[in-house]
Amino acid sequence: MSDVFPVNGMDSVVFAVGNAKQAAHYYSTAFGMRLVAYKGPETGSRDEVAYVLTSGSARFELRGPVRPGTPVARHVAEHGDGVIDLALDIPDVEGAYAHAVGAGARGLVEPYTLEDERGKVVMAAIATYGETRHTLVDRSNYSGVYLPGYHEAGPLVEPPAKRFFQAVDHCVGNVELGRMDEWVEFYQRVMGFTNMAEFIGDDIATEYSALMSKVVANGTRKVKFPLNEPAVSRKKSQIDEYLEFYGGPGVQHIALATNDILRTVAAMREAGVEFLDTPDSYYDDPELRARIGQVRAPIEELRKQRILVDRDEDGYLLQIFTKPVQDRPTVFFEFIERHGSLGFGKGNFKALFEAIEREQELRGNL
Ligand code: TYF
Ligand code: FE
Repeated sequence: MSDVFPVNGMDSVVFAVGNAKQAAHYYSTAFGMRLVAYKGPETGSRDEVAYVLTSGSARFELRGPVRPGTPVARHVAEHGDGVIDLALDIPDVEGAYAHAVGAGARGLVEPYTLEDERGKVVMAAIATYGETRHTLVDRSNYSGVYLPGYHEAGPLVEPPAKRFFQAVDHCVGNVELGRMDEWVEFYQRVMGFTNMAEFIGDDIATEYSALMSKVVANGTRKVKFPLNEPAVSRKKSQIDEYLEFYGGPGVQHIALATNDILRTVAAMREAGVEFLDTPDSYYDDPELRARIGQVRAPIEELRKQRILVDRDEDGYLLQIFTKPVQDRPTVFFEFIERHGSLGFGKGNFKALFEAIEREQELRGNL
């Protein structure tokens, strides 16, 4: 089958934040990321600053407003800190954009080329859920640090000897009640993505999750986009809480792939990052212990760091979730260490959603 929308992987996750200078510090000291590029008034960007940080192949761009009335200022005023762009690394931007718009995507930026002495970058952008967009980027003919207009910048602090994570594993969107299937269909039609097996349907939703979820991925499964919608249940859904406080649909969590979750979580706790708690009963459960079998670390080590374990037919995974990382109860992160499993931790949904609900309750939003 021919790929109608070839994708190499994620290019970057772009955040709009109220204070990019301080956010760059947080992602450097608490997430161990390296500052590599900057633009701002000193470099000719009069309205906006941007800090670009990396950890392995994962790249975050943090954009902040320098003055009122700019697009970033308006976005932050409306939504708080959040993700504005899940940028994709695309080999043929013009072809991909033409296919997307032909398939009904809303074009935001027609293909254009940016050039400097380091080469050229082709970009375009289409809209997805809420005010989120996908910029399509081909930087294969560019040797600069990020994009024309950005200056190389040194790390803010010396990054950790061993990086905390090396890639973006998946990016999750929250959409309105009853809209999940439309967005699944959008990614199928516009990007040729296909459904992955793991999903949360009515059965689990009404029992304990208060949400429904389906996962779409590109052909190579390098790009994975779970999509959530609230489920009608006894309690107020965590997705409703997000939609209320974000002011509409948007990115809920970014999962970051690590190959040493124990060390990553220990170091991040040390730096003040808050993770969701998992009760001792999770680790004492004989059913869980039987189901997960042997994993690479003693269960007592996992218990100490409150890391969750799930196993399926392909292998197992270790995962943990941060609490929301800004004032609003909106965006959070996941850390995931995969050993064969291609799933999303289905076996942990109950424990995870109970942990999220405890936080919701503390916020008075349950
Ligand atoms: O990405 C996933 O599907 C898992 C599980 O609100 C999950 O990380 C799903 C929904 C949610 C939080 C986590
Ligand atoms: Fe996830």
